[in-house]
Amino acid sequence: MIIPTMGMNNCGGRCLLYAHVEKGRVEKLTTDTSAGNPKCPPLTACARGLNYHKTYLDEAKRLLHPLIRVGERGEGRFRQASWEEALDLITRQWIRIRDAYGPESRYVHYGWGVSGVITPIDLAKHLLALDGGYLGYYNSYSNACIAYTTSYLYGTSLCGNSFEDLLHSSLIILWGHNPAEIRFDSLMFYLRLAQKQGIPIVCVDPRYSDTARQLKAEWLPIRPTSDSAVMDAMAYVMLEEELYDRQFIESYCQGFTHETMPEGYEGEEDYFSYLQGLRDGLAKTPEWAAAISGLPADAIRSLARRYAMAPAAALLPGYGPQRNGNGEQTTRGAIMLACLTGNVGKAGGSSGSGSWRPMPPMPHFEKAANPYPGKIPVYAWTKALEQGMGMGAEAGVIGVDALSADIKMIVNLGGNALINQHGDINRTAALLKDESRCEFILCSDVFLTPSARFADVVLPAVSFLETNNMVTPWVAGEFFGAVNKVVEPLGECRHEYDWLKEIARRLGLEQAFTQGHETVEDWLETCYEKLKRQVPELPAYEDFKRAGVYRYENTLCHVAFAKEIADPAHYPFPTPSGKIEIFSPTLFERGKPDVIPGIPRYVPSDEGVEPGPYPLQLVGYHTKRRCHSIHDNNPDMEALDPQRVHLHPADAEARGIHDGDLVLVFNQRGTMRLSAKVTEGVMPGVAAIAQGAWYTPDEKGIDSRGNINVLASQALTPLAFGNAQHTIRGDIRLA
Ligand SMILES: Nc1nc2c(c(=O)[nH]1)N[C@H]1C(S)=C(S)[C@@H](COP(=O)(O)OP(=O)(O)OC[C@H]3O[C@@H](n4cnc5c(=O)[nH]c(N)nc54)[C@H](O)[C@@H]3O)O[C@H]1N2
Ligand SMILES: Nc1nc2c(c(=O)[nH]1)N[C@H]1C(S)=C(S)[C@@H](COP(=O)(O)OP(=O)(O)OC[C@H]3O[C@@H](n4cnc5c(=O)[nH]c(N)nc54)[C@H](O)[C@@H]3O)O[C@H]1N2
Ligand SMILES: [Mo]
Repeated sequence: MIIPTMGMNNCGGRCLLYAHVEKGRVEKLTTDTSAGNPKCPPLTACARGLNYHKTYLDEAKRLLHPLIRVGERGEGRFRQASWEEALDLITRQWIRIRDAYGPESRYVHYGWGVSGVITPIDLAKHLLALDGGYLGYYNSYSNACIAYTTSYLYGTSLCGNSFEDLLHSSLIILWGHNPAEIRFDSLMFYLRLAQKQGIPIVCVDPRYSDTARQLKAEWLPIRPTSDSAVMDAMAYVMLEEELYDRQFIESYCQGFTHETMPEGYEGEEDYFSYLQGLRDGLAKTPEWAAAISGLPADAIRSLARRYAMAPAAALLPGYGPQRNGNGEQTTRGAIMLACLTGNVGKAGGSSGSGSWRPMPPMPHFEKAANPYPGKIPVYAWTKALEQGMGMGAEAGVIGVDALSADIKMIVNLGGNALINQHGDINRTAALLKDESRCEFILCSDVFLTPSARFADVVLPAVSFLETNNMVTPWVAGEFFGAVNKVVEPLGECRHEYDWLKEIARRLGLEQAFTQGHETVEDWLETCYEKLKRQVPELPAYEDFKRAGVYRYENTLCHVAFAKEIADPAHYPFPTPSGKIEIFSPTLFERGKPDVIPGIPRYVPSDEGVEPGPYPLQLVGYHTKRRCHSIHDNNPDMEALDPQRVHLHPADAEARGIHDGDLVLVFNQRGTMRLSAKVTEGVMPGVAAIAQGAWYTPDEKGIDSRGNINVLASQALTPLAFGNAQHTIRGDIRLA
């Protein structure tokens, strides 16, 4: 029997899978092998996709029964319990904590292990909302700085062109973007077509990435956190050599020169004056940026000229460069370059940001509204755990003046950011171990992960091969897929809906929670039927499930801001001034010019390029070997990219390190032990360790697997309150 389904990890790709099932076992997974075309890219699985069954259906590794903690929190000692006992215990704590500390003392943490239309996290929030509320969050671990900052320039963050439009470019600049590994939906498919057409591609990245290698692209190595210095210098070259699009800047932008500063701000620093160094006496020349970034001045000049002179050029930033202490300024710098070169709203160009593209209607699940209005920035959850009641706007709290409760209960479902994926693991572990802070931690997962080890109750979840769901594209695509149940749940594993329903019943909220839906499948059908009312040409639900995917036809090639550029009188940018705000009065009024300047410009990051006590910069890229932490326990995947610290021969030699040596990587926050890969594929002064390895401390507290979050900080970026998890300094020595 062959059952179609679709991959449901949060990996940036969506793959159409065919499960070959014999006697209730998955023998193999195959995938879409169509060649595809620009109107219909193939949904082909990568090695991880074809390995899902080996990761997920190995009984020896799976959680099969509910567990209740018996040891110290985090120690990982549990006893097996019945579902009844576990659910009674959860319900007791749920009610006790609600009544003792208020509903807003309950926090559902981030986690995308289930990246479908119905997530366990949404289901838990749905129930908590009906039961008085919970502490909410905003932002993501993915792209907080891009998402938050883009709107200050354009008035919206919906500003990506269709990938298909790349085929109209004459130059593509991938700025810290590695779709060969991270997918980004079908971006790599289009880049391969672009390469075949002979469109030059440049990769700006501290590492010689798989993308650069596969596309035979030009590699421009750059130090992490120095991006906006290079961007400033490129702008300087465009100005000096009069290569910039003066007409574009004059027609659509505010704050480029003294003359175009908004009323009331004429005395503040405009962009032109900044580049020339009219105030600080420092012209932002390529030589200035070379000293900061390590990228030679000639390379900066050459890139500036090529970008400015290309008839249409697309600068596409990944999320890597903005997961830094100054990620907001990198976002603004890239948009600035797109404006200077007049590539905004132009076919083959790009807005320089562009996380989101408009998509056709998609199925979605509507959860109950949260009666508690307060939200924290997600990366500040450990700060909230520490500070709790009283934490306010200075830490990014929105919706309320200050938090009215401490965090007393954490619900962590299908997520590993309780420990593994959050910065400064040793600090997080200490906070979680302190039972006087959070009094109850509930996890549901398929494995006893580093996060699940910190739970008081662990519930065994079903994987996507054991249940139904639907999936929509990651950031761009004109399709959605059916996740079809392929095998029966292992052990006593249950879908989160089934046990949340039990808790709802114990709380007297069953009818409100289920609205008559017996199973999660009933809800999926409701979501689908709602969409079908909007899109009548959709097939019947059962036919959609049989096909495994629905693809919209006759979709248009979209160019963001085409209207605003063609007809500015009728279509102003949705900013306060109606223009692209190079100088943003709103940001200037924050009153923190050193870290949130009125204009795009380089702001050094703490623990960035400036030499400190630790000589190396460390970067935790996303690897093809895992989806974050998922598949780390699948040994077949390790060969794709073994967990090592990649360092340059010059840095290795200075430390007496040879390829394959066991080394310690350390800083003020912790130490890990792993083997070294000596390679010219990472620039001198930078070492790379793939993020997502399962934190595995030895008896001395040294992580023996190599989780870079042992070394990453919990610092929040100044404007977006985002995660600076790529901004790390450390050192390496022989173990
Ligand atoms: N240092 C550093 N840290 C980072 C990043 C970085 O670049 N550097 N990246 C950040 C980013 S972008 C993100 S999005 C976060 C990701 O953070 P998370 O979304 O928390 O990461 P995952 O490892 O994908 O966690 C998914 C969890 O779900 C479980 N799971 C898988 N399938 C199922 C299922 O079907 N049901 C249930 N119940 N559980 C399931 C997995 O076992 C795993 O524990 O990490 C962030 N952390
Ligand atoms: N296989 C796989 N795919 C994934 C994921 C996964 O875990 N595994 N995670 C998914 C998720 S949730 C997300 S959010 C995305 C993440 O997507 P990204 O955040 O874009 O991925 P990263 O690998 O962190 O960064 C992309 C590139 O930027 C480089 N880089 C890092 N810091 C800097 C810098 O300061 N400047 C410059 N110029 N370059 C820098 C890295 O070396 C890397 O090659 O990927 C998604 N896709
Ligand atoms: Mo992410």
